[in-house]
Amino acid sequence: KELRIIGVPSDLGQGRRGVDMGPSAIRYAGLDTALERLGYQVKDLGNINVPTPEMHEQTQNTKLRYLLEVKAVSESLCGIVSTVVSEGHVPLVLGGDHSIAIGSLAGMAQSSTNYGVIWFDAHGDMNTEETTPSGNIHGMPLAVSLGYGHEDLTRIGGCTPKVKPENVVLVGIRSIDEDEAKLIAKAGIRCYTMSEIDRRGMAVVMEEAIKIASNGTDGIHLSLDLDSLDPMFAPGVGTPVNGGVTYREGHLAMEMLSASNAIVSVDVVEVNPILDEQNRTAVMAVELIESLFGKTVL
Ligand code: DIR
Ligand code: MN
Ligand code: MN
Ligand code: MN
Repeated sequence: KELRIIGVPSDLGQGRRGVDMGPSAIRYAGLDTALERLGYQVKDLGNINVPTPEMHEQTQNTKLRYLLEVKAVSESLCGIVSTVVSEGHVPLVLGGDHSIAIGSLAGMAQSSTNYGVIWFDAHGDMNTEETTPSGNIHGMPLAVSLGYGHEDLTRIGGCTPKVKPENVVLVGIRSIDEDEAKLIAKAGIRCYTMSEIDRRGMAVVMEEAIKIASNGTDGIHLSLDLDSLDPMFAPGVGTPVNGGVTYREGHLAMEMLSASNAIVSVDVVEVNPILDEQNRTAVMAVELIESLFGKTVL
């Protein structure tokens, strides 16, 4: 399989500027040569065109900020991801804020609505316009992909839902909004909180998560929000939450995903070089991707 890097320089889905520079920061950290060293054929397709907040009147909908712009970006990403997958390659989508996952899962759904999802995040990303405290669409992409939320978002790519709840897992969770919790329960997705990871260990949790996401599916989509990691290892994110996944737990999870041989597509999101310390968070992202794609010590 060959890898295709797609940059989505969007910061429309969240409140703090800078995450639009995520794709550059991750490339600067040496992503393509790292993957080539592992023996992959890598092609970087460049960045998709994303409006900046200054270009557009802020959409009036304060419960769905930049709805029309996020919709347009999601539609173009959907098209590119779907082409990459139809050519038999693995899309590696660099955010940008997590709203971009709406487009990548819509793109995946053009070939199959039977992919499992592992959503690595401090947050649930299961808000809708009814439950959101911020109006930021980066808090909604998993809900949207499961068919909950505004039609302009759930209908992107033509079909809804994009994925089945029985094959979706959240990992690393430690910040959920009150009404968001109700939708997580209602949707019936498995949610591995940090406290469960503490008690049972990352290895056991990932073994279960991989089983759920690969059970009868056509492969696993990994949506990796860098704020899943503890801010000690990934300070350059817009919404850091203490008590996250450690360096070794992160690598263990990626190594287990690599061993599963089930990964079909990946998002790497929320890297914000403006808030970072010397690009550490992008370097962390590249190191995690290396483990995900088979890097081992021996
Ligand atoms: C919060 C933050 N739950 C919201 N979400 C974040 O605005 O909906 N997701 N940061 O990654
Ligand atoms: Mn190269
Ligand atoms: Mn997220
Ligand atoms: Mn998050």
